[in-house]
Amino acid sequence: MRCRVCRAEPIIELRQHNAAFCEDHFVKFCRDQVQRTIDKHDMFEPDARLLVAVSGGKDSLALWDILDRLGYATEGIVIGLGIGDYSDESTEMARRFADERDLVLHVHDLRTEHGFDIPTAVSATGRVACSACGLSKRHVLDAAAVDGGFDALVTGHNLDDEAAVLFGNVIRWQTDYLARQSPVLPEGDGFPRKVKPLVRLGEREMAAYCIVTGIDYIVDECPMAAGNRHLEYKDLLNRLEQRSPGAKQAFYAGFLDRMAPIVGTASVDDVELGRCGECGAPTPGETCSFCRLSDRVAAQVAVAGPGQSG
Ligand code: Q46
Ligand code: ZN
Ligand code: ZN
Repeated sequence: MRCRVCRAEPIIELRQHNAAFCEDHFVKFCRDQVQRTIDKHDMFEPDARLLVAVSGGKDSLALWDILDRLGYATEGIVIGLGIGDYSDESTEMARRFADERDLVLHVHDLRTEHGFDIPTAVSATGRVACSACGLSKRHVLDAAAVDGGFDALVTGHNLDDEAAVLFGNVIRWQTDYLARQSPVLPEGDGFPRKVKPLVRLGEREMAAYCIVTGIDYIVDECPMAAGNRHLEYKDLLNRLEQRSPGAKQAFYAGFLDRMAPIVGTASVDDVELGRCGECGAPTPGETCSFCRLSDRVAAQVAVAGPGQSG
């Protein structure tokens, strides 16, 4: 196969698109896919101020690069989760990326700002790491986007992530989650607008994009990811994709097309939201789940005494 556009020697073959691309046309293909996703889902206006959530991994850095090159006004945010060398390296990768391009990066360190990190939360509360981590990240990112007056919070969820989440939601028929699994969630009720412009591109394409454009990213997986069900679903879908190229894209795109009338309709939950008495975040109760987590960690640490809970 030759490059679909210029017939030159290709650097990548995309079986799901029955196409191959040379370096230049592959980079253009990725940027076009992102722009098409933004347009198709009315994600944001050309002059929007965007806050990009970065982890130092390939997806979020590639996305930040693409949005910057497409001419959008972006700032990045990275969260110091305190997961040993992994978190240090993630933050460092994000910093280097931003410095090299003269972009603004906000660094939010959980321990400094809230007095705990993910390993401490896990040992103090017995919660599954990804659940405590996901909750903390959502809280910090939502607040940063709202407080900073950004038009949208942008995350690097790719096709593989979304197909795996969809698969998990479907096999358990979590209809509430299905109704919210949209590449765009509107702002409201104290939440920022949230968008996922990478949903047409997979992990393999994002890794290739980083290599071709010289983006240095953290390759190691998070050491606390063990037991994360989505990794199993990704594996299953990859095996399916191997045998039927395009199956993943058809699964996810078919969901969006057929479920369009209901997807994205449930902005949060259909419940009245008040404000958290501790931090002011939107919550159906008196205290938001992040502050409850933080309070539980503080109580455990106090009982265990200094130095005993990580
Ligand atoms: S950082 Fe956090 Fe992820 Fe690590 S603990 Fe799980 S959610 S896997 S994207
Ligand atoms: Zn070409
Ligand atoms: Zn709170």
